[in-house]
Amino acid sequence: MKRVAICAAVAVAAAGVAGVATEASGKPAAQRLKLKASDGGGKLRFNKKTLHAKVGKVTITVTNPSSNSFPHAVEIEGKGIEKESKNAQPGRRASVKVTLKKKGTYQFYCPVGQHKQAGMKGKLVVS
Ligand SMILES: [Cu+2]
Repeated sequence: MKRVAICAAVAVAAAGVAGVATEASGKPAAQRLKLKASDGGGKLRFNKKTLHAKVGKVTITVTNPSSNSFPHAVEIEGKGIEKESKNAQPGRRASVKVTLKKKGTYQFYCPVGQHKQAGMKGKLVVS
């Protein structure tokens, strides 16, 4: 019985050390944000109007369901950054990776044709 107790204590101590090591490395988890495009009935939009992220590297993926009629993509713009994904045909996905160094509000939108003007846009709030 006494031996079991000692083992448990060692395990707890080891877990504690591992936890500290993870925090000390200071590497935030990769940020992945998702958007879904829709263009049914001539209404062009993303499923979200606002995205949130922390300063750092962010990957934004747009899914273009096969039920859609047009290609779509996603572009991030603001604070000196302007980067877009490739076009995703219906049934495909496309991603854009950006490093957001500044806090604040960026814009995301679909750079295909006049989709942005038609409403495929939103805010990316970085804190
Ligand atoms: Cu689009």
